[in-house]
Amino acid sequence: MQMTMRWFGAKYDSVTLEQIRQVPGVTGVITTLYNMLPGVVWEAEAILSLKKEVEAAGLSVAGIESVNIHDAIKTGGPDRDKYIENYRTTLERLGKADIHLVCYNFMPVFDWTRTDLAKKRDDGSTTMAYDQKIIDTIDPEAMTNSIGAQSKGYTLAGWEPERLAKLKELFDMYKNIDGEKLFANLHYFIKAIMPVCDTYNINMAIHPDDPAWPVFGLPRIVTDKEKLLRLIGLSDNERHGVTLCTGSLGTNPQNDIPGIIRALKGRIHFAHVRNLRHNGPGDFEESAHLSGDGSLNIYAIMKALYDIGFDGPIRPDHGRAIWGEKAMPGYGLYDRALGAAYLNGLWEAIIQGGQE
Ligand code: DNO
Repeated sequence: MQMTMRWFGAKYDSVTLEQIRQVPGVTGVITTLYNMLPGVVWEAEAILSLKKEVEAAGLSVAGIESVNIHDAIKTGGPDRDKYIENYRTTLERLGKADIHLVCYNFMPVFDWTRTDLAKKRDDGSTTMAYDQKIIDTIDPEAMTNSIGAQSKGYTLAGWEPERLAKLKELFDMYKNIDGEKLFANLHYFIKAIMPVCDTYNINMAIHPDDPAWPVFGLPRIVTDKEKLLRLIGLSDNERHGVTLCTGSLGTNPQNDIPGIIRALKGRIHFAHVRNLRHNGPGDFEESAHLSGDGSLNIYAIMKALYDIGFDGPIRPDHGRAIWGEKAMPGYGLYDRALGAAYLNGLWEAIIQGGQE
């Protein structure tokens, strides 16, 4: 596996490439052209200059997270073919720039959802948290406003203000879209992009839904083992794969993540490994990566990845805000660097333990 960290670009991230370069064992970044709205074609020059900047800092571009999908594709709207063509062009340009991993999601309207971006923990750190009881008392607009107010001026991944300004229109677009229709639209999309992925050797890694259940009545189709297997079954092409995100799948305590990893052997192209703590039904907070701090067994997760021969990029995921750092919620340097060091330590122990 290749240890990486997510980097949003010099204009948007409080963390620098130079800092990332000094995290032991981190050799690449997972990045994106952060200002691109879903649906637009990425300029080849912009891709190349991003890559040059990362490489000049001694790191590689291990993949793109995300090339977001336009809502017309997710809803199967009349202009979906136009947006799929745009997506194909972007993939082609990424492939030509020697970038071979793309993470995306198929969540309606909202990408990941939280109710609190700075919940105070006993150790004085703050972290992102979700409580379904709060969601049940507010409407989507109130949640969007609350997230915006807590974002400390950062644009959060997948929370493009321009897009979410039209919340009502977005919800209207999904009015008749249930899980089956969303799934069929994903199928249509996968069929259309696989030939480009083959030509340019691009692995597509769909990200699970976060949290792993419907929010505001919007359907969720990437939430558990059964759905993941059905989804993988959409194409025999191994380039059609998943991002194994433990924090997203782990929101549902019924999900046996090591079991999911083993079932997805060969189709996990990218891994987000982090921990969370369940506080009650539908109520969780993001903990430190350490197994003992949360509800997930991170050793068992890393061991399962090792056992299936996972060799793609992996990254620590959301971190707590610690040591007074001012950063985008979930994406400071300090706690994610601790996470990377911990995951590297587990990996080393698994390899060396296996040789004894
Ligand atoms: C949040 C992230 C998501 C993820 C997308 C992938 O921090 O995990 O925004 O990048 O869902 O497309």
